[in-house]
Amino acid sequence: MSIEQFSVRGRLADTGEGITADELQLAARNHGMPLEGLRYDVTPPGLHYVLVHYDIPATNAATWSLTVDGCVEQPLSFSLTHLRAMGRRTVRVTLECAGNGRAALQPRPISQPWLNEAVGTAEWTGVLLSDLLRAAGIRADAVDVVFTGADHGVERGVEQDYQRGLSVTEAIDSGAIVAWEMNGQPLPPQHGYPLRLVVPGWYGMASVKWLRSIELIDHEFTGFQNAVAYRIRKTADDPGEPVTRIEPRALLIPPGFPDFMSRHRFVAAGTVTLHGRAWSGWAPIERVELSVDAGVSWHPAKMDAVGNDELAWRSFSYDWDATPGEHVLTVRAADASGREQPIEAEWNRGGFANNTAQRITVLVT
Ligand SMILES: Nc1nc2c(c(=O)[nH]1)N[C@H]1C(S)=C(S)[C@@H](COP(=O)(O)O)O[C@H]1N2
Ligand SMILES: [Mo]
Repeated sequence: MSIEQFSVRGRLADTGEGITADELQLAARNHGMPLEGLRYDVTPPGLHYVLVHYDIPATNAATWSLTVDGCVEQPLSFSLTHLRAMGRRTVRVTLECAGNGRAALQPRPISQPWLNEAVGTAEWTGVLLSDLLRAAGIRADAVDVVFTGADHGVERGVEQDYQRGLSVTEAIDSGAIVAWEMNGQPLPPQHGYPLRLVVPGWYGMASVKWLRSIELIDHEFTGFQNAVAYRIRKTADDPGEPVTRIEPRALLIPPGFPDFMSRHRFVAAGTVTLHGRAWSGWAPIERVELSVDAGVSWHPAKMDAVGNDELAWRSFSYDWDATPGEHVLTVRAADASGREQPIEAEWNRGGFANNTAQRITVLVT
């Protein structure tokens, strides 16, 4: 039997099929941010969501090298010490996995079964990618920039290093940074130690961890993670549209206290101030609306001031006059580009970018 045959293909869950052992295995390795983690402006590192396709590779900062080559005037190789001498900037960025919301889709695409929690905000410190590219000299024939991580695996029969491409324009205009610190500390192993790319505003798949190579190529990159995975498609043979920037989403810190198993909430009647965060990779968040009657009527949330970092989440609150009985809270955000969260999910085969409005069932006692 060959590697290709041994590898498992993506599929959709059958009607009524529960979470499979394969999904459980992924969910036990990768983890989301518990939603009470929304209370922090910057997510403490252990609470930030984690997604790793293959294994966390064994890496060594002392011997690490990052190469920049291909369509450049001067191929370069950087040690961590060299990179630190190139500059130092810190950006606060909300990262979200493109698969966030996947497990709620019907039929369910079998993959990492995220509900709502594949998100986190960190302060990433490193050097601007554009400074590295300019140091090497971008040749006129450069089209795409290919980022390669040190991790290796098989996906739907294709053996590969984790690799993603961006156009030269996206690589520069996104303000991407090559980071060695998260929240002022060396990157934790699961977040890319010793070096990763962070592409502000883009779904997480673009932010290649354990970054070892940056190659400029003279054609469009057609690697697996760009051309096969991370496409919005309705059918298996549809070439689809690439997954790029983060769609708007608002999430509430679930109020009161939870039932252990169902996560249904309990709060005492009276004024309950609901708090949450909203973000979008396309444009600043403009408004957040809440419904406390399962989407029948909507009320504007009070938006807190915008911070300095446009691509970090924005906090909001709403004073809810909680009356006894069962209530369904719903929250939705809209950004300045006119994008608004849907109330009903828009399905796609990979389960990407499902930013359907969050619903929380609360029993007021
Ligand atoms: N080398 C490498 N980079 C990677 C991945 C990976 O599996 N390997 N996963 C990507 C995906 S799909 C996401 S959502 C983010 C997750 O980043 P985090 O674990 O730091 O939150 O990393 C991205 N970068
Ligand atoms: Mo992801």
